[in-house]
This record gives sequence, C-alpha cells and structure tokens, in this order.
Amino acid sequence: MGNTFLNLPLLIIFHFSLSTFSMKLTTILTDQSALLALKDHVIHDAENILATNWTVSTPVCNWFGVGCGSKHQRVTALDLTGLGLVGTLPPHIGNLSFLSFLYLTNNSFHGGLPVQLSNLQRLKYLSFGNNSFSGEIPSWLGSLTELRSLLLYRNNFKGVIPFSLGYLPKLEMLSLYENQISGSIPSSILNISSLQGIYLRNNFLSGSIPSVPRDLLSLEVIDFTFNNLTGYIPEDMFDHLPNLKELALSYNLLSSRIPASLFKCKELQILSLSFNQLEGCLPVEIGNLSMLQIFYIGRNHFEGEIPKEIGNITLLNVFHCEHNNFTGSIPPQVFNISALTIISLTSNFLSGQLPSDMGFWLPNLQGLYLDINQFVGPFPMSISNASKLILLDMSSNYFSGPVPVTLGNLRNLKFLNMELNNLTSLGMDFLSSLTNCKDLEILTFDNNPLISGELPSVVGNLSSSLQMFYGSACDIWGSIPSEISNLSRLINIQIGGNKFTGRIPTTIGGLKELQSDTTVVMPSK
Ligand SMILES: *[C@@H]1O[C@H](CO)[C@@H](O)[C@H](O)[C@H]1NC(C)=O
Ligand SMILES: *[C@@H]1O[C@H](CO)[C@@H](O)[C@H](O)[C@H]1NC(C)=O
Ligand SMILES: *[C@@H]1O[C@H](CO)[C@@H](O)[C@H](O)[C@H]1NC(C)=O
Ligand SMILES: *[C@@H]1O[C@H](CO)[C@@H](O)[C@H](O)[C@H]1NC(C)=O
Ligand SMILES: *[C@@H]1O[C@H](CO)[C@@H](O)[C@H](O)[C@H]1NC(C)=O
Ligand SMILES: *[C@@H]1O[C@H](CO)[C@@H](O)[C@H](O)[C@H]1NC(C)=O
Ligand SMILES: *[C@@H]1O[C@H](CO)[C@@H](O)[C@H](O)[C@H]1NC(C)=O
Ligand SMILES: *[C@@H]1O[C@H](CO)[C@@H](O)[C@H](O)[C@H]1NC(C)=O
Ligand SMILES: *[C@@H]1O[C@H](CO)[C@@H](O)[C@H](O)[C@H]1NC(C)=O
Ligand SMILES: *[C@@H]1O[C@H](CO)[C@@H](O)[C@H](O)[C@H]1NC(C)=O
Ligand SMILES: *[C@@H]1O[C@H](CO)[C@@H](O)[C@H](O)[C@H]1NC(C)=O
Ligand SMILES: *[C@H]1O[C@@H](CO)[C@H](O)[C@@H](O)[C@@H]1NC(C)=O
Repeated sequence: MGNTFLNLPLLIIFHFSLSTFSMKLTTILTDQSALLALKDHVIHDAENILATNWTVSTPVCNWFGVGCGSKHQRVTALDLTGLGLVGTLPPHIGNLSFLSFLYLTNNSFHGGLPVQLSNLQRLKYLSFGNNSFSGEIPSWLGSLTELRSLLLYRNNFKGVIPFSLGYLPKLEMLSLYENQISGSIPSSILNISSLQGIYLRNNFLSGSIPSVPRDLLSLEVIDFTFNNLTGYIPEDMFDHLPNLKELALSYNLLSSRIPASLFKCKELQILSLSFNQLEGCLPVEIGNLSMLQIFYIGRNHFEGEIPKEIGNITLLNVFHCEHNNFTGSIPPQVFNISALTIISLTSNFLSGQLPSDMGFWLPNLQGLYLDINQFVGPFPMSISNASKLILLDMSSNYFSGPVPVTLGNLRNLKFLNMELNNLTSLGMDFLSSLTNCKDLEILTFDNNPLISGELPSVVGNLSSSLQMFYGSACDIWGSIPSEISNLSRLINIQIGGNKFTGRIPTTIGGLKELQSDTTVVMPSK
C-alpha cells in the first residue's frame, strides 16, 4: 500500500511524459509529411538535393535547408534558396505550424499561394522572391501578424496590393517589385510604424502616393520607380520620415513641385525623381541634404537657376538634371564637390562662362555633359586636371576660343564631343595632343567654322580604338593624309564641308569594305 502511494506521482510523471512524447512524435511527423508533400510537388530538382537528402531514414531536422527549434524539435525554418527547384506549393505547407522562416528565393515555383499558409501564425520572414508565382497577392497575408519581411519581388503577381497588408504591425520589409501589380497604393501601407523599406518598382501602379499619417521613424527606403503614379507628392509626406535614406520615384507621371517638407530628410542619400512632370525651381534648401550622394531630377520641367547651395552637398557623387529648363550659369561651387563622378546638365538653357578653375577639384569626375545649352566663352584648360574623365560632351553651345591643347592629359578619355560650337584651332594642334588618349573611341568636332588648318599626319597616331571621327563643316584644307588609314577600327568618318584638295586615300582605316551601318561623308570636289 505504501508502495502504491509512493509510486503514484511517478506514475503520473511517467504518464505525462509519455503523452508529451507521443504528441511530439505526431507533430514532427506532421512536419515530415508536409515537407514530403512539398518534395512531391517539386517536378524538377536541379541539384537533386531533395531527392538525395530528404529521405525518411534521416530525421527531418537534419534535412537540407530545414531548421528545428532546440526545445520542441519542430520545424521552424525552411530555406531552399537558389536550388533550381521547379514546382508548386502544396497546401500541406500550412501544417508547419512552428515555421517562422520560409525562404524559397531564386527558384521556379509557380502557381498561386495556398490559403493554408495563413495558418502559419508564427511566420516572421517570408520570401518567395524571384520565382514564377502568379495570381493575386492574397489578402490573408494580412493575418500573419508576426511578419517582419514579406518578399514577393520578381514574380507574376497581378491584381492590387491588399489593404490588409497594412495590418501587419511588425512589418519591416515589403518588397513587391517586378510584378504586374496594378491599382493604387493602399493608404494602410504607409501607416505601419515598423516599416524600414517598401519596394514597389516596376509594376503598373496608378493613382497618387498616399499620405503618411504618422511618424515612420524606421522607414529608410521608398522605391516606387517605374509605375504610373500621378498627382502630387503629398505636401506633408516628409514631415513624418526623418530617417529616410532613399526616395526613388523616377519614371512616373508625378506633377507639381518638390514639397518643401522633403528637405527635412537630413539622412537622404539617394533622391531619384527623373522622368516625371515636376516643375518649379530647385529650392536653396537642397543644400540641407548634406548626406545626398545620388541626385536624379532629369527629364522634368524644372526651371530657374541651380542654387549655389548645392555646393554644400559635399558627398554628392552623381548629379543628373538633364532635359529641364534650368537657366543662369552653373554655380562655381558645383565644381568644388570633389566626390562628383557624373555631372549631367544636357539640354537646358544654361548660359554664361565656365569658371577657369573648374577642373581643379574634380579628381573623381568620369562624365561631364554640358551639351545643348547656351554656354559662351572659352572651354577651360583646367578640365585636363580632372584626370579620371572618360566622357566629355560640350557640343551644341557657343563656346569660343581655342580647343584646349591639354585635352591629351585626359588619358582615360573615350568620348569627346565638341561639335556645333565656335571653337578655334589654328593648325589643328589639338589633334596631336589627343594622340595621348589611347582609349579614344569617339571624336567629334564638326561644325566649328574656326577650326582651321591642314589635317596633320598625326591623325594616324590617334587611338587605335577610334570608331568615329567627325570633322565636317570646319575650315580644313590640303590633302587627306594617307596615315588616316592607320585607324583600323574606324567605322564612321565625316569630313565633308571642308576645303580638301587632292585624292581621297584608297582605304580609310576599317573602311576597306563599306558596311551598311557605315557613313562616309567625303569632300565634294
Ligand atoms: C543532408 O544535408 C545536410 C545539410 O547539408 C547534411 O548535414 C546531411 O548529412 C545530409 N544528409 C544526407 C542523408 O545526405
Ligand atoms: C539570387 O540570385 C542572385 C543571382 O545569382 C544573387 O545575387 C542573389 O543574392 C540571390 N538571392 C538570394 C536571396 O540568395
Ligand atoms: C533569379 O533566380 C535564378 C535562378 O532561379 C538566377 O539564375 C537569377 O540570377 C536570379 N535573378 C536575380 C536577379 O536574382
Ligand atoms: C493608421 O493606423 C491607425 C492606428 O493603428 C489607425 O487608427 C488608422 O485607421 C490607420 N489609417 C489607415 C489609413 O489605415
Ligand atoms: C502606364 O500607362 C500607360 C497608358 O495606360 C501604359 O501604356 C504603360 O504601360 C503604363 N506603364 C506602367 C509602367 O505602368
Ligand atoms: C536648412 O538649414 C538651415 C541652416 O542650417 C536651417 O536654418 C533651415 O531651417 C533648414 N531648412 C529645412 C527645411 O530643414
Ligand atoms: C552651406 O554652407 C555654408 C557654409 O559652408 C553655410 O553658411 C550655409 O548655411 C549652408 N547652407 C545651407 C542651405 O545649408
Ligand atoms: C521649357 O519651357 C518651355 C516654355 O515654357 C516649354 O515649352 C518647354 O516644354 C519646357 N521644357 C521642359 C523640358 O520643361
Ligand atoms: C573651391 O575650393 C578651392 C580650394 O579649396 C577654393 O580656393 C575656392 O575658393 C573654392 N571655390 C568655390 C567657388 O567655393
Ligand atoms: C593641374 O594640372 C597641371 C598639369 O598637370 C598641374 O601642373 C597643376 O598643378 C594642376 N593643378 C591643380 C590645382 O591640381
Ligand atoms: C562665332 O564667332 C564669330 C566670330 O567671332 C561670330 O561672328 C559668330 O557670331 C559666332 N557664332 C556663334 C554661334 O557663336
Ligand atoms: C495537413 O495538410 C492538409 C492539407 O492542407 C492535409 O489534408 C492534412 O492531412 C495534413 N495533416 C497532417 C497531420 O499531415
């Protein structure tokens, strides 16, 4: 009797652990059968991983890509990224009830998302990015309230962004880019206080950008590039985004001007607004964006002067404001931003002279586009101090004075366009300087009526990579030197409208046989 009494608690403990053991057994078996169902639905297993590794003779928790919780030994993570898997998702995946991490990125899964996935209430990280999933983005995703990351980019999802995604209170990353999503951006999305990045580029979104009703202190990236968004950028949008680092709205149909609140985003590093219909002036407050590195505002309707405060952005690396209506001269402060690699001012109404010291403090500059403006005066020799320059386009302006004979110091130069100006060069001495540019591929100086002299024989010492040589409508005379045939890669030469005499060399460079894409404009006698 004493024995029976003593053994009772033991019995209870034994009974209890037996029942938890059997519960554990069935549930890990549930996980196993869910994964085997997934294996069954994979019709192509490029690396044979599932075929060889996911076998019932080894415990599920040792299977490739499977992670289990150490306490309860249930499947908590499934990562099959980049295995070349082709197939569909079976509803059984919804039985992996402890799953918190599900990554199927970089495979070729297709079909829709089974509704049973809504049972995965512990899911925190979900990526189906870069597959071929189709159908609508299901609204039940809004019930997975533990989600931190929802990555559905690069698939074939259609339809609208469900409003319910705004009910994900812990969401940090929402990435739906490169799908075929239409409709407008639901107002609920920019209301998730934990949001860090929202990536919707390359879809068919329309309507206007919703307002931001509260502070989103974590939001760093907004990328809505390449959609059909219309209307104004909400005036107070940036009152609530003090930590924004990247704003990408290029290639939409946005109108109006840049809201003043944007200049409160002191952390902004990338600002991309090109290819819209924005108008107005660029305010002096642009200088407040002291962290800005990449700045695209090309192809809008901006007007007025480029403010000198831009010189305060000392980290600025890429500055594109082509195809606008900017007027006035370039503030000299621009040429003091030594981080700059690209300055593109093509096709504006900029005027005035360039500062003579413009090239002294641009050690990183690779591309300078000043073409199709109204610049006057000489082209500064100091440009040759910008020694990393690869592309220089000064065409279609009113530059006068000598072609800088120091251009040959730009050893990396590949593209030099000086056409349609009023540059001078007696004796064409700039050509001998340019023989130092061993990578030069394109050289155009046509339509400069004051470039005069005989075409020197050093023309044959120009870069062996030279493909285009345009020198028409200048004031060149004499005979065409036979050395021109050294230019063996030349596919396009235009030297008409000069005063050449004598015979045309029988071969010019690579023009031994004329290709259909070859243009030769020779002097007419
Ligand atoms: C399955 O893959 C895992 C992880 O790479 C490995 O540790 C295990 O040995 C493999 N098992 C079998 C049976 O191949
Ligand atoms: C997917 O593949 C691309 C290209 O190989 C790679 O750059 C990327 O890191 C992969 N994504 C993931 C999540 O591994
Ligand atoms: C997408 O995944 C495929 C493998 O399925 C990979 O080859 C490709 O590089 C990936 N693309 C990107 C942009 O990550
Ligand atoms: C934003 O969130 C607040 C609080 O969660 C809620 O009351 C409000 O309705 C939400 N607004 C939108 C547009 O979803
Ligand atoms: C924008 O709308 C036009 C006209 O409806 C359409 O042709 C174009 O494909 C759309 N572009 C995007 C990126 O949605
Ligand atoms: C821009 O900076 C100036 C000087 O630091 C400051 O007075 C001004 O309030 C700032 N403007 C904005 C919009 O943050
Ligand atoms: C630009 O910097 C100068 C000093 O270099 C400073 O006086 C001025 O307030 C700054 N302007 C802006 C708009 O930040
Ligand atoms: C520049 O202004 C003119 C005259 O207002 C206008 O016709 C033209 O479309 C504008 N160009 C750009 C690129 O905004
Ligand atoms: C550019 O920097 C140089 C050297 O620091 C300085 O002498 C010059 O005044 C600066 N120019 C402008 C316009 O700020
Ligand atoms: C510009 O280049 C010339 C010739 O290479 C050199 O003598 C001069 O010191 C350079 N000037 C500056 C400001 O770097
Ligand atoms: C070119 O220079 C000549 C002589 O100085 C001047 O008459 C002519 O107007 C100039 N043309 C242009 C387009 O600047
Ligand atoms: C869970 O998944 C469903 C499909 O959604 C199956 O029908 C069930 O049999 C499965 N349950 C278990 C215990 O494996």
